[in-house]
Amino acid sequence: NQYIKLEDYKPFDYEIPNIFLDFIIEDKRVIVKTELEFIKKNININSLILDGIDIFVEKIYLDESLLEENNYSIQKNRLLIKPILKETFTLKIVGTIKPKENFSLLGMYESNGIITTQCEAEGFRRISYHSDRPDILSKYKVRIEANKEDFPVLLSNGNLVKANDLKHRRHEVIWEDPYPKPSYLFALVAGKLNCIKDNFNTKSNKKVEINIYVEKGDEKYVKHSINSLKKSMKWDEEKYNLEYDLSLFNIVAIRHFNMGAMENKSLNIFNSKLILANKETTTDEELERIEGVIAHEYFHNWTGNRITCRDWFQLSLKEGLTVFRDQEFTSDLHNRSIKRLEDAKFLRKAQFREDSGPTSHPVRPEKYLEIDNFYTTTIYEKGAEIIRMLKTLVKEENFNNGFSNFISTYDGKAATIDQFVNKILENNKEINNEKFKTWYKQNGTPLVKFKRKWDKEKQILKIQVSQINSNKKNLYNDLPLIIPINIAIFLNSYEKIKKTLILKEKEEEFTLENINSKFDSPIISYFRNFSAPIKWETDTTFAEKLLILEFETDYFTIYDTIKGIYKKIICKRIYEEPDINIENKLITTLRSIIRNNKSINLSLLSEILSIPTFSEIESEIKKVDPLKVYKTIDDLNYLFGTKLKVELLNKLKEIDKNITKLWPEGKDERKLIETIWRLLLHSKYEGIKNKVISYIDSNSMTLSKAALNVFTRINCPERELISNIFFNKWKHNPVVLDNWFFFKASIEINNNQKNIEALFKNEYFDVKSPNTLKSILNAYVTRNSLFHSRDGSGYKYVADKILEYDKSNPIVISRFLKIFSTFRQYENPYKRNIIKVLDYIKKNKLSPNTREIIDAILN
Ligand code: BAL
Ligand code: ZN
Repeated sequence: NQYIKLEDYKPFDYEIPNIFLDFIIEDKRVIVKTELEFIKKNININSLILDGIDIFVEKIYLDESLLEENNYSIQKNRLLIKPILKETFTLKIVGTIKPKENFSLLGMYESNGIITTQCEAEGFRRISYHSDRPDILSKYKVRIEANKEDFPVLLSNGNLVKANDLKHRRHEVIWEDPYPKPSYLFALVAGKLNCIKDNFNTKSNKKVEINIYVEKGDEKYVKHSINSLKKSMKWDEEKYNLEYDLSLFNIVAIRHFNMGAMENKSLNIFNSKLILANKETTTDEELERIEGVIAHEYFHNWTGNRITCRDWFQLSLKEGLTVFRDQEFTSDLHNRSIKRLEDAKFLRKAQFREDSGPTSHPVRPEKYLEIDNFYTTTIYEKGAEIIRMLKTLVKEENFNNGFSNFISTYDGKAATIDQFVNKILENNKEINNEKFKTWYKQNGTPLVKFKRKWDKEKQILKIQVSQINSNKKNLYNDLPLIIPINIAIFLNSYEKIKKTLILKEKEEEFTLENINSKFDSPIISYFRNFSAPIKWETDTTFAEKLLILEFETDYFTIYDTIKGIYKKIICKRIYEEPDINIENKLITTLRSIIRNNKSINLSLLSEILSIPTFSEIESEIKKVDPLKVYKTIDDLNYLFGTKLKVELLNKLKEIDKNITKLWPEGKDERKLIETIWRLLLHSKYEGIKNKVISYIDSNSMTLSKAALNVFTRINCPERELISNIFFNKWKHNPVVLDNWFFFKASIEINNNQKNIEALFKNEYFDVKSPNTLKSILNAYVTRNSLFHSRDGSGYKYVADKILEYDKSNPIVISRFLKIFSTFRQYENPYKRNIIKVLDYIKKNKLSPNTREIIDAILN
């Protein structure tokens, strides 16, 4: 396989200003007639190459003339046409595709009788021959014809310009999208769907019709999504002056969908789990996520659709920027400090893990084999962090001006990351554009080290700072990054000085004068609000950390400080002896925080009291013995639950009155309740069991799911009881039932693989649903320590599942395979066993996606 390289980018030889697509949906196939209008840009070229996969070509016409077969050839998913001596011409291709036989969930496929599409990144070539690259922007006109009974709803992008009944109980529609778009934003949906209507008045008083299409019976679950969409439309107007540009916005919920959702122009297609929601079926966390994803897809209308990416190396231009925008949206709607903490937590758990392993890559990669493998937390979340740093560096007003300037300059065009950064930094003299862009070129997580030098008499504090990126595979990694460092210097328990240091070199010393600190040495907290996506080391002592826990007001710093202490405690227990002194001091501090800090945010308190989970701590540990890590975490939950029992029970009483409030109210209390239940259950306090069990059937999914979750590692007869109650209540709701599959795959019981296998055989397991597959596999590998059985049987079992499902869904499987990417940190026999199964996987026939990942992991 050949790498696609950024340095090889060349504009396409032609423009395709207009496309007409005609779809005739039949029982077993869809006839696709494509008319592409070409304008030659490179006059030295007399041939044309288009991409296409699994399309049966019947006829090709150049202008109106049928092309003889000796004028074209189809080889290796490419159509080559020669010679074309005209400067403008139309190519008409008549082909057929078979959506019912397409299990890849790419291109055009069927889900529960509904025909749908997924074209990003390169799915359009499975529908029609096309150059299928994001820098070809065309206006699309689409005719769809189908049997009216099976396909009463026929949708595509843009405006509906015609709807007609035809003979033989068939009908046709014509859609026209006035905005030029790349092929990856094309969409079509046909099927039996029910529509829930609403509308939104834009700031210029245009009425936008909102339609949400769902399968019959799901209508009652869309109110939250409609509200979320309306909030997003309003927010983008208020925050960035961006108004929706059509009079119609359609969303369709599809059960079988690989991604969360897709931003096709005016026809967003969603995984139904991210549309169907209400408080009885959806947790608080999921409600907020749904709101955020709906916003994300809507925001793409400007950042992604109106201004798209020149090539797939620029993927973060739309994804990093749109994640940044959806993070800001959620921050404005809810609690900014908590949102920041959660985003930082996710980045450190998922992106740091990826960036420390063999599939680590820069936010703007230099090469790829399969672009589908680059829809990663690096492109998305680290990309968003880089944009956040830009905002910190230039300040909000300049950032917003630069953003607006970017939008107006590149509207209707395919742009690059360079162009975006240049616009934001256009009027800035302090930050060197090219130097800042190193962030996009490096991979790996940089490490910043701090050392304090304190002259108490002169009240001068010097902070020595150095940065290093120890990942050596990338030449750019030796270059210094521009890193904004938000700090606070504590003068005493209530006074602090806040500053942003801007580190530009490998080593720098910052001098701060008139530091009137009452402490022996000023206590400093670094990277407040997680001001850069990096790791850091400091000379802060344990005693100072406890003071930071008490005096800090920045949620992220409090979270980071406590997690650092937990990590230290866990490592001590694993590799040496428990450090009783540190553990006791922490327990005393926690006791005082629970008792005395009545005004503390309860989500923050929940974070403070949560012992890290295996997947949170795994990538932070140098030599992983997974069974020991699981056991240590269980022991600590027991210890902290036992020692804090009185305070936890009091807190439970205190918050009880608020837990039935409707989201977003009551969500902090419900989050804390789960943490308290977990600690008390782990402490073997029997008195809490019945209380927890009573919530399994509650009308709040947050509390029901919390009840399931906290029993995961508690081996007792009641665990089976609550599992059965939950299953029987929800077995007819696939979105909710995935929680049960997740729970069942998490619990550890003898004969484990037999139990996991029973889930795949369960009558409610839908083999085409990536959601259920992901629920089972993810739960097993991240929550169930038996996956790590010392005989390697858990790894072998998962390897066989990887091979089985790679045949039908390479996108899901290649992403999932990364679970094995940290094996170098593992101790034997785990490491040896993982290598064995990776070799085993490698020897089999694999999809190109999975092949690329396994090669990277084993490299
Ligand atoms: N573009 C793929 C789905 C998303 O990131 O919105
Ligand atoms: Zn996106």
